[in-house]
Amino acid sequence: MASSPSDYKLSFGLWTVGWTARDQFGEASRPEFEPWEYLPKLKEAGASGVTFHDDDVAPFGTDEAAREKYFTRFKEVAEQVGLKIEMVTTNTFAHPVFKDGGLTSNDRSVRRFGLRKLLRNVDRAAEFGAETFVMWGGREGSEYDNAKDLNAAHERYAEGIDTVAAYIKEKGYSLRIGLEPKPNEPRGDIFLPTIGHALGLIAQLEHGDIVGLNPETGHEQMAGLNFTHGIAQALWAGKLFHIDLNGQRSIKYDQDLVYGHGDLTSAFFTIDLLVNGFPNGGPSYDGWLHFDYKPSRTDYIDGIWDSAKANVEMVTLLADKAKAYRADPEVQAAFEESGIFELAQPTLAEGESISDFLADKSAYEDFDPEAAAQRNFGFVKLNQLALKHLIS
Ligand code: 3MF
Ligand code: MG
Ligand code: MG
Ligand code: MG
Repeated sequence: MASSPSDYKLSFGLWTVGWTARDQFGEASRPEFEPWEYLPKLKEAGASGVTFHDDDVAPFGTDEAAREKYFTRFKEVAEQVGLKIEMVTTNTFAHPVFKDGGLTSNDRSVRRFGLRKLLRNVDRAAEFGAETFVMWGGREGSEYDNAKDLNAAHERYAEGIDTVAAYIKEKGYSLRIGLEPKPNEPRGDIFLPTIGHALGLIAQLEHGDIVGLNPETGHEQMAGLNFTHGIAQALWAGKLFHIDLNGQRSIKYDQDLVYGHGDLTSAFFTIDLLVNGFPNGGPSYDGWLHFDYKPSRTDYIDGIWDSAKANVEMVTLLADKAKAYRADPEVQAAFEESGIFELAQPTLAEGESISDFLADKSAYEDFDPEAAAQRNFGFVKLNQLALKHLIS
């Protein structure tokens, strides 16, 4: 039976449908609405959650009284409509004060200001019942390698993230931080360019236990990387806290297309992993499927909602295909033939010591590499089965 949007935890960033399509080369091509005006239509499109940057709801510089009114109204409407505010994130990239970064600016006063903006938004996230606090360091980086002491920059980045994590713990909030890697844009090079770089930094944090990842499909693909492999490693490490789904067609500017409108085969395998888990079991994802896309600049208001619905439809269609693929006995037989289940067997036998292993002649002295090299893994056949499920 076809699945419906309510079978999944689907959410959208307010800045996605709210993007007026102003870009590097042109003015906005769509009007802007009040933040809460997007909510009923997001619900209608199939979302059950919504997320925002602080400045998406109350513009930067809004005075305190007006700011509270914006947030109160937004929360009220989200509740009325039935959208959970599942994640909150902070804009430390738009205002020119952050042109050299929020946590890694060479200017210490800017770093102190950026950190205060983050901490006050942690309070907001907790107050609104969010589960995840995403940190995308869009301006943390450089255009020139001599613009930073790169050691100090990583020290300051870690210090900033650890301070946010320590504050969450001190306050007893149940929030977890999701770092969002991106290789470039808007900076020439952004720190924490990939999932792997972010995992490496998290391992060195003092409060890394509540710090994980919010990987974005397009960001990894902008670096020519395999998104499904990336999130798989994050899952294996217990660090896939949240996810940004969208579409990207190869290594170029950040396109933020509708999910599946980029590399469709990759999107299928991503959804297969997120919905079905690994073939041999292991850690699985039960978090939100969050869309971070942009309605194309060539679409007007109707296009905002057509594209929002397209994201939801792509996930439900791909999830149904992925479930049918896994349930297909031919696919399971091909898994078997390809050694997919065999890979779950530890290479050493249970209790086998290294000296036992060295004494096992069948592993080396009597092993026939020429014969083993004749194994047909059947990966092409297996992939063809997946593609048949995808396009049928
Ligand atoms: C930029 C992004 C960001 C982040 C957001 C945090 C504006 O390419 O992906 O969207 O996702 O700042 O969630
Ligand atoms: Mg992005
Ligand atoms: Mg993107
Ligand atoms: Mg994103």
